[in-house]
Amino acid sequence: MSTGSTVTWTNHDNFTHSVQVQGESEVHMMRPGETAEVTFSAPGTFNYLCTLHAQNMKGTVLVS
Ligand SMILES: [Cu+2]
Repeated sequence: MSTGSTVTWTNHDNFTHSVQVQGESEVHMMRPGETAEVTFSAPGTFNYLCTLHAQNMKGTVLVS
């Protein structure tokens, strides 16, 4: 995706999940049905995870 884009995560599960981008302090909590948005204003490779299930809920956003 291109710099300045916004990624929206949607929690389709029956449990609370979260999104935290590596290097940022903010944790976006999502109860069932809720969304979290993060705007990426600089290029780079950004890892993110669910702070509640960090073992197996993680991913990467590539910004160019
Ligand atoms: Cu989770």
